[in-house]
Amino acid sequence: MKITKIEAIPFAIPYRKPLRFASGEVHAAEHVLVRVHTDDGVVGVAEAPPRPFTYGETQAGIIAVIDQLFAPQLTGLTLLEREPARALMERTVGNPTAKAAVDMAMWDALGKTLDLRVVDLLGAYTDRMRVSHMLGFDTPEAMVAEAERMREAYGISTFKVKVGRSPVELDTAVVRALRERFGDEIELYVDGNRGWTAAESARAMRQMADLDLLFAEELNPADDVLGRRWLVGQVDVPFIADESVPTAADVTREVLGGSATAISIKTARTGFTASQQVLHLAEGLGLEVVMGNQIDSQLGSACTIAFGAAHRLTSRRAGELSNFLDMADDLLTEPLEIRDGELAVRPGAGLGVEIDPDKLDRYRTDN
Ligand code: MUC
Ligand code: MG
Repeated sequence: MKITKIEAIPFAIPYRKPLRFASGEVHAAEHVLVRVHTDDGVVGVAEAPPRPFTYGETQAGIIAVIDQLFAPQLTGLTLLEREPARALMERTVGNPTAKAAVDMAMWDALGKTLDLRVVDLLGAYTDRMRVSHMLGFDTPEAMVAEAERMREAYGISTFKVKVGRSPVELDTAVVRALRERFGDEIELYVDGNRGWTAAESARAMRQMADLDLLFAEELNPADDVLGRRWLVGQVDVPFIADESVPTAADVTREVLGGSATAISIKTARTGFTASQQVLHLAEGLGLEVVMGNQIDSQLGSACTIAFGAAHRLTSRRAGELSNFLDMADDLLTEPLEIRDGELAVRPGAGLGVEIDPDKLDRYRTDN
């Protein structure tokens, strides 16, 4: 069970269509595959998605921090020593997705070593989750057409609409068009990625007051401290903190400060070990939780479903598990399949996924 090597491999897979939102846009999955090898010949895998507009990480930076700091620090630990591993990685500030990928690859390797699924090691609450699909910026017609396609092809009936454009009517018209097209057959919520001011957010929420939203997420920057508190105090749906709460300490600060009333858990930034910390904190505080998506490939989505399905609170709401549908290809031997609006946990040990060596050869960018 001893870690003998940790690899960080860059790869790039194009998107069929880019995802656009208030803080940035993604045209290709230029991620880092992390492989943790042990002296039993087991290899655990996970991915780190660089999101410079969210966490400041880049693909080259993720590789450097793993190669130069985390791999030397963690080599020689056993797979059970996840707390020592976390303590060692926390000597380095920031770098959330690099830390998370190392942590999750250790859990995958542990599951493979013990012949147990990660979902069972974490909590085994259920084996599937309803899927929420993210709709990126476009015209109302195009976004309604995409929602129709997602409903027909995959049975998805929960949609997170990206908002945060100015004037706010560009976005509120989309949400209205979706509600008018689908009525109460769908669940809807909005995510501003900090694009609006507090006043724009309040105006937009007033315009959408009759549209039965589930949540509002990061409509304005949490750093506009008083503006955010003012806004959260008047919004009548749970207000989700996402990129403003990359750590448990941030969750505590934002929630106790009145800047959020719900949180998004992303395994891409807190792995499994720190996501459990965040989840238990949220449960103790009585917060709603949504499993978010860091624009993950199938490997990252396999991590999200393993964690989300493992716990009662994380599986209650639809999880954001479908961004990989927009990718032109993927690294896994067996694709994840969304059916009847649900994604099931894979049956095999660990995360239940295997990397296809031919695909990795084709998409890795370091050879
Ligand atoms: C999301 O929920 O915000 C877009 C930016 C980011 O940090 O994550 C994605 C999705
Ligand atoms: Mg978000």
